[in-house]
Amino acid sequence: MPERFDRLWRGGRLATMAGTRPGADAPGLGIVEAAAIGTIDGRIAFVGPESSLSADVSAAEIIHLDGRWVTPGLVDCHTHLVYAGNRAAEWEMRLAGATYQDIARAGGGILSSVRAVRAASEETLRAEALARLDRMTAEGVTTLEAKSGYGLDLVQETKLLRVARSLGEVRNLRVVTTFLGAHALPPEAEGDREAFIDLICNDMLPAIATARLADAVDGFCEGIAFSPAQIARVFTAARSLGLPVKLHADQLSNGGGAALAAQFGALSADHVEYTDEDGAAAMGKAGTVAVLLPGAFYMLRERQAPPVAAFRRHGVRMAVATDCNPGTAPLVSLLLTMNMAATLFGLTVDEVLTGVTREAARALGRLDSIGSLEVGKVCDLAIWSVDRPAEIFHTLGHNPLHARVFGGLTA
Ligand code: DI6
Ligand code: FE
Repeated sequence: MPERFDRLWRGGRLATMAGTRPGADAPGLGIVEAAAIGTIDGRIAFVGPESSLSADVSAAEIIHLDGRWVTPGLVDCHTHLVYAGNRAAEWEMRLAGATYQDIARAGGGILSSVRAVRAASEETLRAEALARLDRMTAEGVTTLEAKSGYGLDLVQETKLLRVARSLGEVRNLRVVTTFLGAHALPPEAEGDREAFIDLICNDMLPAIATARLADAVDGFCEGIAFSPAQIARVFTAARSLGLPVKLHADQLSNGGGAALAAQFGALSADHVEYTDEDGAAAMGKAGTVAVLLPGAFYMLRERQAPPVAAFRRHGVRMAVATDCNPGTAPLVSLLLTMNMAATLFGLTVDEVLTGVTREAARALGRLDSIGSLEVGKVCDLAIWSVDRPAEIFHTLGHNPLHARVFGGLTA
């Protein structure tokens, strides 16, 4: 153990999300009471009970936690953060009885956001995204995934991905980007889905991979979007470029999306309300994380909750994310989303908290560096003024965040 740390937090109660052996998962939250965390160069150099610190320990700065709870910085592993405008008018149509699918088939839905994005400058997109992002970080988010998918041609998709990448340069936050070309069919494709998939595989994906603008590739597998066979072509192309894949799967119907994601060794299958027992079993075998998005379920007034019991039975890891987007989840609060995951989907408090830390990091393929409090990982912390972990997301509209630490620095 090093003698001297850059910073040392003392007197905290930790939910480390880590087991006692290095790299092992905690059975629960991995709680350590009367604990300290020491950092060197932004990484965790000590985490554990105060009693195992050496007597002559020192640090350039010592912060007293006064018994506050500390979790890893929160990870929102599924957002469509970068978009322009809003779709409140469509929400009014849905409240009056129209369905999400009706609106999409009539040229609204995702395509109305595509029109807004194509008309918006990078500066406008960045300003609108930052306003949302600042709400997320105020609740302890230190890593956020942002998808493209409202551009639907190479110029517009790269515009969205560049804006997403730039957010991490102007804020103390890690942004992970995902190319979601197969989100909807743009009007210029004139109804030809196969030709649009060709364009994604042969032009867009190679250019985006070369420019290193995307960390992963996503698709929307649904009756109103793309078939499993079309998504399989995108996944094959992504994998040949060395990019991991993930999928919007079984959100509105059971289209075999989860099983397809598992077949391609996807990092995650997201939404998964209509996934069946076989799909859950395939995900468990493949280690594909189920990313639960209760905000979209709530806004669409869906009835079918994801098969949480089947996920538990098959050892499927569950993450929780906002899905922040202008259509199905106009939502900038991960804390509210966490409450919904418990209240609407029946997750336990421990499942929710691991779902926005360790399992969300796993869903991004970043578990080696973030998602738990372990020696060697980046020191991203959320420090909470609560007496028990459930209080973090118990009170709707209340934010108990005391401080946020990004890369070892209070930010
Ligand atoms: N499912 C979703 O919930 C988002 N995308 C998707 O494939 C919503 C996209 C939107 O309606 O703008
Ligand atoms: Fe989504």
